[in-house]
Amino acid sequence: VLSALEFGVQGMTCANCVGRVERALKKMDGVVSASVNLATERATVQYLPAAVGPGDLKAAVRDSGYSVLDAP
Ligand code: 9UX
Repeated sequence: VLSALEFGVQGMTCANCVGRVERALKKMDGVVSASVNLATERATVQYLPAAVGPGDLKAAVRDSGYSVLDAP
């Protein structure tokens, strides 16, 4: 079973920032794919809900140094 989550990420100003956020997500157990769009400031993640949850995903982004929007 695969779940998808999309959320806002703020504080990214260049392509390297995008790479940092994507790497932080992709290295997590249970994450199947992660893509971040700098222009829209959105992250889209596909993950296995048995292994990881939305709170874990958002915490990883925060730990990488960026802000997460809790509203959609
Ligand atoms: Mo680009 Mo982002 O030099 O923290 S990596 S601004």
